[in-house]
Amino acid sequence: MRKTVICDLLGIEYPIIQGGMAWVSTASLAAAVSEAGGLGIIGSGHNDGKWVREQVIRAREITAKPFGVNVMMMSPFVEEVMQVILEEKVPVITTGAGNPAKYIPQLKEIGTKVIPVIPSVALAQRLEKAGVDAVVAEGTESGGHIGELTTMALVPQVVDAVKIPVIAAGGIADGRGVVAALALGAAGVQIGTRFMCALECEIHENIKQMILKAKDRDTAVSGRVTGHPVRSLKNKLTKLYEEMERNCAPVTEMEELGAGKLKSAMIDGDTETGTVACGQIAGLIKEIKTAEEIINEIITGARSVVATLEV
Ligand code: TUI
Repeated sequence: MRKTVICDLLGIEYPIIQGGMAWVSTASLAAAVSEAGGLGIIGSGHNDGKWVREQVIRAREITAKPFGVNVMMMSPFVEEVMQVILEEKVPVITTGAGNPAKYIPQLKEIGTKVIPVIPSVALAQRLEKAGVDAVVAEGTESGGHIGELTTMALVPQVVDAVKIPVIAAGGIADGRGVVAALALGAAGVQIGTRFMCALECEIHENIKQMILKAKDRDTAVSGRVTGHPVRSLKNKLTKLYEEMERNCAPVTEMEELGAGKLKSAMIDGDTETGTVACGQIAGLIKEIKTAEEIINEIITGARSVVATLEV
C-alpha cells in the first residue's frame, strides 16, 4: 500500500491510527499496533498523570516504534497528563471531547505532533489556524462520545475546508472502509472498535464476546440531552437512559448514572449495567486476532478492493 502524508508525518508504515479509547487502549494494545506498522495510541481517559507515565514506559519496553497518547479534554487530569506528555516527549497526541488549542505552543516546542479528533468543519478550521498537524474527522458511527455528522458527510467537507491532512474515523474496520476513506480525500484512518477485539487488547473477555455477537443495530446513543452523547452496545443501562430521557429526568441525574460505567464495562466486564462503548461497525467483527493480523488483513483487503476499482 502506498504511503500517505500521514505515514511520513508520523514515521509509520501504514496510514492506520488506533483509536485512543479510555480503559481500552493500554500500552499492550498501543505497542502491538505500532509494532505492526500502524500508530498505537494510549487512551488516557479519566486517568491521572502517574497512570499515563506508567503506560508510556510500558509501551517503550515493548516497542521502539513511535506511538501516541490520547488526551480526553473533559478529564479533570488534563493539565497533569499534558505535563507528562511534555516530560516524556511523547511524539504524537490525539485529543477528544474538547479543544486542545491552549496546549499547542508548548507541544510544538518539543516537536510533538498534535492531531485533534473533531466532529465539525468549524472546529477543524479553528484548530488548523491554531497550528495542529492534522485532524481526525470522526463520524457519528463511532463509539463513545460522538458528534452529529456521519463519516460519509463529514470527511469530504473537512477535506475541502482545510489544507492539513485529514484522517477519517467512524465505521471503519476493514480494507473496504480504508479505501472508502481514501476515496473521500482522507490521508489515513483511525480505527477503534476493531482493535477492541485484538488479542493484545486488555479489556474484559465479556466485552470482546459481546462485540463478536453484536449485530448492525445493536448500538444506541445515550445522553443526547446532557450534551455529551455516547454510543454503546444496547443493554440494561441504555434502556434505563432511554426511559429517563422519555420521562425528562434531570440532566444531573443522567450524568450521575453514567459515572464510572465505562470502567465497570471494560475492566470488570459488566455487560448489563456498564457502558460498552463501541461503534456501529461492531456487527462486522467476527474474530479475535492479533493487532498484526488485523492490520495485515485490512491492508490485504484494501489492496484487493483497489484491484477491482480499475476505471
Ligand atoms: O472523545 C471521543 N470519544 C470518547 S471520550 C470518552 S470519555 C467520556 N465520557 C463521558 C462523557 C464524555 C466523554 C468516550 N469516548 N472521541 C473524539 C470526539 N471528540 N468525538 C467528538 C469529539 C469532540 C466534541 C466536541 C471534539 C471537540 C469538541 O469540541 C467542543 C469544543 O470545545 O468546541
